Amino acid sequence: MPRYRYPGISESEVTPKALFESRRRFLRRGAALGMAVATPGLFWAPGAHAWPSVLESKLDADLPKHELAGGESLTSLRDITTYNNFYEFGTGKRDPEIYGHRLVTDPWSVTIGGEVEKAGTFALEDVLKGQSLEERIYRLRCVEAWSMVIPWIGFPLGDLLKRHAPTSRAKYVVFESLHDPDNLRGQRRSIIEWPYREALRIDEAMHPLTLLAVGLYGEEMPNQNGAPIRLVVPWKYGFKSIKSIVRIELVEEHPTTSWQAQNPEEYGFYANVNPEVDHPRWSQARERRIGESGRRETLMFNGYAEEVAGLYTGMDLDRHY
Ligand SMILES: Nc1nc2c(c(=O)[nH]1)N[C@H]1C(S)=C(S)[C@@H](COP(=O)(O)O)O[C@H]1N2
Ligand SMILES: [Mo]
Repeated sequence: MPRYRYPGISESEVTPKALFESRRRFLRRGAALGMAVATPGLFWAPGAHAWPSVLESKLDADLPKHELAGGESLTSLRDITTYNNFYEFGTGKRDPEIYGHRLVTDPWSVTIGGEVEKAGTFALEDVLKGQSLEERIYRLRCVEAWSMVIPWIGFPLGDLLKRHAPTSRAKYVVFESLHDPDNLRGQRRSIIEWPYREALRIDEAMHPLTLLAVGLYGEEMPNQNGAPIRLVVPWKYGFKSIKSIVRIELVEEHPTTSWQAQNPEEYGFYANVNPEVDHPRWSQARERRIGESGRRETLMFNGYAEEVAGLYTGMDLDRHY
């Protein structure tokens, strides 16, 4: 019997979205009412796993939907879940799908520390409990010059940070991904410095477009996309959108990030999508939309200039790449 929680990849592709969603709810209710009781231990049982059940109940609600990709077509669930960068599983685009089942997401906790009044380690269910989820359709532009349009589910990072009361010394927010070489085979090689580390300036972190995502296409986050909780910063190159976060630290000093440490000439701290600033080895003027043929023009700040350009007033974007 299949697990009910994840959609079959083909299902959403052949089924219209509305039908797909109501079918998902039907399956979930069926599972909650019958299957779990019929075969205890084999399937999800209420209360057995704290954060998945908190998330399930939130996903059942009609989430507010925000289309923020200029009406561009969604990338298929298949492409979103089979063409990934998640070097913890290897550098191949299919590695995250093939090896992602080794990511242990339950139980999960997030440590929030540094320059905050309410520091601590919090079970993911407690991180989720106070948050209202919404769907946000965003473009995702990888520094490698490909892109997708993804219907994320999440909540603004700023809402979480405010709950932990940043002090006046909090100038940057640093994020770390899970470090678990036994299960994350890519971490047995030194591709980058592990754990994967990213950071934002505090005003970027508090910007309403900056999302903590816990799902996509109406379902909880697939492992290969950064389960159970990952960052999405739609105006920056994809590598800023760190996956599978276990630690959030607010700091005063300018932090270094994994990609900057690995190659500061090629990867800057800001990594704002900018068609006018080329990567040393390729142009950033155009991009390949996964699932489509041909190339399209890359938009300044990935199309979010109106919302975010003000964060960088007076900065030389050639220098602060
Ligand atoms: N921990 C971690 N986060 C990561 C990465 C990674 O290798 N490890 N890759 C980044 C890159 S380069 C991109 S383009 C996006 C891809 O997200 P997606 O696979 O969900 O499309 O995740 C980013 N977050
Ligand atoms: Mo990327």
